[in-house]
Amino acid sequence: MRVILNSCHDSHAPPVEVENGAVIPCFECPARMAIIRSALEAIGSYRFEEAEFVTEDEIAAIHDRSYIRYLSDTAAELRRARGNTPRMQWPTVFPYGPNASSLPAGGRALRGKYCFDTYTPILGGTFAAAMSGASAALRAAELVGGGVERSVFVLTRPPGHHAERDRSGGYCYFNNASLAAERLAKLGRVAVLDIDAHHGNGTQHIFYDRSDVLTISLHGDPATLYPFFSGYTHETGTGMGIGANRNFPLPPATGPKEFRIALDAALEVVQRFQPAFLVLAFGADTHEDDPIGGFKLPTPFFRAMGMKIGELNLPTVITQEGGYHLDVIGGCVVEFLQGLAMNETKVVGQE
Ligand code: Q9C
Ligand code: ZN
Repeated sequence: MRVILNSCHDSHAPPVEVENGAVIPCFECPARMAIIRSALEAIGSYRFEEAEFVTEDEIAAIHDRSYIRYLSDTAAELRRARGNTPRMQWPTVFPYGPNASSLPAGGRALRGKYCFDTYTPILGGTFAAAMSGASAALRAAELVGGGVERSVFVLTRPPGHHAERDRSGGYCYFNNASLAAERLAKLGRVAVLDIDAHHGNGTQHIFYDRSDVLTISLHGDPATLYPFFSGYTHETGTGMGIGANRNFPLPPATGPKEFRIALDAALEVVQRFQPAFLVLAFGADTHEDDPIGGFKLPTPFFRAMGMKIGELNLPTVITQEGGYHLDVIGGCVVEFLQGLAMNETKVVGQE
């Protein structure tokens, strides 16, 4: 399997995150990439490549121009910072009240306009890292869409599935899975299946009124888990997109048995949609040891998930989303990708 790497992910490395007022080390850190990469290298059957940088025009297929500009300009400004000027930018106030959607044109209001939480700061290298990840996702879609590869894994960070059209959030800046899906949608119907522990709010909202892209997410119940404001079962799409979004919120401490039931139901929805392509937003934060996911899935279950999803036998782009326990994420990715490829070959072989 080909793996497209984010070649400059480590230019984005926030030193801390703020959790309930406490300043703690960042869960979403560069070591995640290195660890997953070496786990895949140890298997020996993965080919690693870097993607050429795409232009901002290609990002604009999904993201608002003004948001792209804001990230780019802010990162550039932070790189020029000298002396005691901060090298990071965090939002402080979020849109509220009657002016929520007609905000001041500039200044600090923009920090809250283009970001929806306190987990997603901008650093001097954030734009480059996000562009590089988006480029990797688009390259993977090109390879899978063109029939060059059956499945391609996008090994990237920062992750993408929480990023909205015009807002960063949940450690995410550009929605890599959505960029891949949009490119593939030019060639046929696309199903996006999100199995990260958290609801893929960005992806849901980006395609919410579309009938040609099905979005499905399995995740911890947002009544108690981030991102709280979306991911409920009643969110099924709007306009042309009614019925083309499905959520499977799962209670805290969901284990293999209950997860499997939800996954089977989700896969049935995918099959009924008859997509030409699958985009799989993968997170290892459903692992039982993950510090923030709240699920109870053991490492071997990731192979079972891969096998089950591989049975769809669809050309697939897999994007790396969350997964924060550095001792287990390598194993989760390896098991998942091996399971996925296993069943793919088996089904093809049976034809
Ligand atoms: N106590 C992804 O998995 N909240 N994003 C962290 C920690 C933010 C997760 C709270 C979670 C964002 C891609
Ligand atoms: Zn997650």
